Amino acid sequence: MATNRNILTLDEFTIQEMRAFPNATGELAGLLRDIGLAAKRINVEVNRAGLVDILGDDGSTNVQGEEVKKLDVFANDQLMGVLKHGISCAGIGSEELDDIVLFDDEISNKAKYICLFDPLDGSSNIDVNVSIGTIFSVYRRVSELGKPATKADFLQAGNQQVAAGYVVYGSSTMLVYATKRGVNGFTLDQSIGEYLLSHPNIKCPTIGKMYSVNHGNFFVFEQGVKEYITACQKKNETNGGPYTQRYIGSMVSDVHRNLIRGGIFLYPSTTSKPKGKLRLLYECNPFAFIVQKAGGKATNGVINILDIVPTELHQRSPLYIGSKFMMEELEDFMEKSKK
Ligand code: AHM
Ligand code: MG
Repeated sequence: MATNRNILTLDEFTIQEMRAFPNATGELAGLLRDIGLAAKRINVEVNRAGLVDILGDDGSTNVQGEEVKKLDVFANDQLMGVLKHGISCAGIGSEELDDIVLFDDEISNKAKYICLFDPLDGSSNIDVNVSIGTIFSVYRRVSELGKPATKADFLQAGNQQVAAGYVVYGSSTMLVYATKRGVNGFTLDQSIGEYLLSHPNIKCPTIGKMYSVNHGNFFVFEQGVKEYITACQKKNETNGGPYTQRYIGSMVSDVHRNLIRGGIFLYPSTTSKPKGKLRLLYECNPFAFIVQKAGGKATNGVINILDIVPTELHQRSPLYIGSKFMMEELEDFMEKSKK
């Protein structure tokens, strides 16, 4: 297949974006390239998962006490490795690690960014061949450059993100990332090992046809959420309902689909999990940043996800995220039920 020279690669695109900022140092472009490289390696292993005896528990549990699969560990090591050996990142926080890791060498201490990631989200789906993904988030340090990063660099509100993105290992492998300039998606061309700009300037449709929620938890959701979900299943003149229910149980795939086609994703609090399941720093914040840059909305049911000031690395939050109109509809139901 001849290469189409009009299609930009990820590296070409990030370098072109830098041209808009004459003072840019190229560190962010470098960091995205590093993450893209780690994701290519993760992609190879994810694709091989059915062939190689890499599946199964590795015998340990993560900080949330959940089962850790070997591929999670592999993905975590790849991301940590490229970022440590790069020149753009002073340290990382990962869903798979108890605490932050500060690289603390001469070059890393001068780097102005830190990175948070969920190396392999939806990993309980690995052994049944369902799409999974990597989620990442980049912040500018608030600590003094030249010294090791500090915990405060990692506990910033989501509205301080410089970039956020995800990689979905699906029927094709796609890397989507957002900066304040917008959201762009790149599909991995396996034949040349490059990400090609396939989805420029992604905008989340204002309204979609899909709602994504774990219906099994319906009876333990709060009243407003129950009423909204019930309304999603009914014919409605204003929203064109009934909506279609789609829930893969792999957040990257569910939110990716809703971002492209329009839709709403809900992971509410439940009576036994008042803070929901998803992690603010590794899952909610990056997706909230991406979806909002694409024109959608994301809340915890009370405030914008991006305005929450985190107090703990692994804290959880309810998450409602998606198309603007659908989010507003949900907010109406939630408000009315509280009156
Ligand atoms: P993980 O980080 O342990 O993989 O869990 C997060 C995943 C999300 O991808 C998904 O949306 C959610 O868990 C599904 O949870 P549930 O099975 O409770 O609906
Ligand atoms: Mg996860």
